[in-house]
Amino acid sequence: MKCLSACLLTVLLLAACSEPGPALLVEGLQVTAPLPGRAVSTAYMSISNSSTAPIVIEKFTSPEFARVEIHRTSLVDGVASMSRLESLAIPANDQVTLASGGLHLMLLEPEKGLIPGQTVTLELHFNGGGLLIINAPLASRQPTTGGEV
Ligand SMILES: [Cu+2]
Repeated sequence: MKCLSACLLTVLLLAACSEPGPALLVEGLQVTAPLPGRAVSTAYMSISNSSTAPIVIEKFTSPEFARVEIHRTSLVDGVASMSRLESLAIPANDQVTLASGGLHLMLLEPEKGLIPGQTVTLELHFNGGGLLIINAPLASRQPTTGGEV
């Protein structure tokens, strides 16, 4: 009986792995360095889903940051405010863009000594135990352009 369930598990794992090609694609990842005196970075990118089912990114993590949050900036009566999302859904055969003034990631509590030019890794954990790992060099940010996230 023990063997049967072990074999069944193997078959299920193989089935999960035999999906044709990677359905999630991240393009234009841009991670900006924290403003002087602030321990917060922002990340922008566009994420596309080439499969026929929606993909839910349950969380983002980064080895270089203690926490990564999904935020949405919206204008309410002319005032920008940020709300935090628990997950990020990418509709089937569609694309979601994280950009200034809209959806974005906030990367909090960077490791000590993180400097512009250094490679930052971002891990996307999506439904069904999927993991996509991407990276980009940390871009420097001018304090004068840093207000908008
Ligand atoms: Cu934010």
